[in-house]
Amino acid sequence: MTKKIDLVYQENVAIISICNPPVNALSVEVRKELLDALKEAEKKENVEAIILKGSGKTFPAGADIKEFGLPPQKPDLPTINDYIENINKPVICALHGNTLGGGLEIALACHYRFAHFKTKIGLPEVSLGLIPGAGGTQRLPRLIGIPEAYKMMASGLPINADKALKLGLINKVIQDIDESSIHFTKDLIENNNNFIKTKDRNELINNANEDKINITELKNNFKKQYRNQLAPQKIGDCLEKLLQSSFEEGQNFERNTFFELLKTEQSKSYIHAFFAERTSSKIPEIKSAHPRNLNTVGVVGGGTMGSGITIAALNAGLPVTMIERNQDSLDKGMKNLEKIYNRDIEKGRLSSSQVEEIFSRFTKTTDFEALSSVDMVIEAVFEEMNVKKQVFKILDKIVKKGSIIASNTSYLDINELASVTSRPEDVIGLHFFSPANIMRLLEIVVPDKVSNDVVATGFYLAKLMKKIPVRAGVCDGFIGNRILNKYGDCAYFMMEDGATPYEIDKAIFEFGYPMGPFQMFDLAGGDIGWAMRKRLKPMRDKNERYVHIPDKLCEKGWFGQKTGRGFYRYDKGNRRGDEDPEVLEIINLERQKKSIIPTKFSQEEIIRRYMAAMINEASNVIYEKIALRPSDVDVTKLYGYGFPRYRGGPMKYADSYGLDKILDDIREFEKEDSIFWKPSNLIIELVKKGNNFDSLNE
Ligand code: T1G
Repeated sequence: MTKKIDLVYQENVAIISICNPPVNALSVEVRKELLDALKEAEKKENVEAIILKGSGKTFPAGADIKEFGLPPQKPDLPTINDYIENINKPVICALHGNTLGGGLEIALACHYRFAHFKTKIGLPEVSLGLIPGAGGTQRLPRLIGIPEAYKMMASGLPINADKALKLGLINKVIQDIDESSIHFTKDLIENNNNFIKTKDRNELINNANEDKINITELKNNFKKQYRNQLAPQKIGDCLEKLLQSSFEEGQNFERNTFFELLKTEQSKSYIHAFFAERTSSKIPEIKSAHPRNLNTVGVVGGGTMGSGITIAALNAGLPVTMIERNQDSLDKGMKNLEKIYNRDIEKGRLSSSQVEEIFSRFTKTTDFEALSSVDMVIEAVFEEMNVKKQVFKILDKIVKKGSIIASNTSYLDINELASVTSRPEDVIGLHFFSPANIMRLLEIVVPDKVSNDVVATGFYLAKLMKKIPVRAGVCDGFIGNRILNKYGDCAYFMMEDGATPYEIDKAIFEFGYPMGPFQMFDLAGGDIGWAMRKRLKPMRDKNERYVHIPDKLCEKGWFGQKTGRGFYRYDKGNRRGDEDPEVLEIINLERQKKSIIPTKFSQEEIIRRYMAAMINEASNVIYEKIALRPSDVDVTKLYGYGFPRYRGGPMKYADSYGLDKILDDIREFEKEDSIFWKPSNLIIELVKKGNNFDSLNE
């Protein structure tokens, strides 16, 4: 077993390095060896100070998440932190990389904290549905005050070293870890600095009344900001406890609260999502292939998608050539880029010099020949098969051998596009989500004849762009949109059967989505769905149920936000839209045409049907191997469609709800409509074997 802790002595200073790559997670082996090293250094008479640091890329990035759900193993982290704090010699931590969670909690227990200027420092436990469980809620407020501590822990977002210094969280920002930490430690020894233990610092928390008001106010704000989430509220409880009890009582309360949260479905779902988004890159193709060279990119199309993809590639450090069919369109594309980058400068996300450097890597032209030497071309032209085929034929003739030709299509058949080229092995689908420079999901669509190294290159591009890639097979709508079409239809059926679009949206919002389906249709543009329904009409089984209501709105030009009205009215400046009595009249008219007697739908019933439709189609997608594994569907819905992260994704939700119950629901609805509600073979098989979706996530 390789050593996890390295202990060396430099004259009168002990230096303890934590070595558990890749993130120096605080596993039980690390904790055991760390405690032994601390005891040894403490006992050494000639040691006058101890430096704690992380080897490799980072100071510990937290507890070992892989240990959650296993029986706790001693020594636990609070014990180690208490030990550090009570050593009667100065313990200095030298921070770098991502000092997060339990790693920061170790730092809080140290007597001095130095941080490399590029360090990210945070307590992200809420992103796992947890709270800091090793003294964080009790020590951080003692260094930076309750309001700042609560905001930092409730958001879970890291801060940089400069901000940490300003807040009083660290003592010094240093330029390098090794030299400076030794130098400043020797200073401390020479000046015989008397340090105060963090737990004994009370000057920032001695205004109990004011702090109680702060906590209550922040707790209420976080109730809205982090809707339905338990952990941010529980942090507030720990802070209230801090105000009314000793450090030890406060720490015990925190520990008990941590273990309570560890048992919740919310935390299990968050942890599932954490590993799911890292599993989606584990695809069969990279077992036998490496990415091709990817040093230059071409983008055909400067519209919303083309310019978003261009920005994503530029921000990934790649040189990009944008092609448009004429100068006017090219100028519009340029304006799209300038608008985004000017806003980045305004918001302080990028400096002018950074934007200047980015544009130094950007070329725009109407001449396709400019693409002859790029390593990859991504087309983002009008979503119509013949238009795309034209572009593919031109690219096939122009781009060099070995260059990859990708389509950004959101549902068209990539095999058909590949068939018009002489090189189907170089053709792949890269389905970006709008806005492509912001949305992290990237569906990588794998056609029949593509070579493995092209697929590997797609995943490499995703890594460069900091996207979350999901491998998808070829079908109409791939993974995300194919499933969306089903639960979208389910929403239409409930609307026609008696629920209003507004009741359905409210139910889905309460479930945890940022908005309901009808608000989403209005945001995306009703004309897009209308075009899809018209395209699919020739393939539609005439016995399939079809709801005409959305078409009736589109026939009036009510496409949603872009036209001022859709399912909602947007003419009173309310971005979320106002209910529209005229829409309700159209709905009633359509019900009368079909002699439908409207029935009431409770919120529970709306969710039950909506989720059953989503899960049933997702199961078909997995069964047909369009998605590699259930957790890939979770990642798709979490990162591309607003599924609430504290529920882990539709497949995780189904496992929590119970697959047998899902199948019972589907069979109940099948009696109303045996075509739409045909139970997925996969669910039937899993229920028969007593398995769940997670059993398929290797
Ligand atoms: N535990 C176990 N494995 C971890 C891990 C962790 N904390 N963090 C990362 N990994 C694995 C990850 O699964 C991947 O494995 C590999 O390391 C590289 O990760 C007591 C209870 C630090 C910003 O939440 O945010 O402390 O896929 O691809 O992009 O109060 O990792 O290679 O097999 O993400 O460079 C709090 C979680 C824990 C931080 C680096 N800490 N990690 O990003 O690499 S709870 C966190 C991250 C806690 C205390 C509480 C990121 C990163 P594989 P990666 P990266």
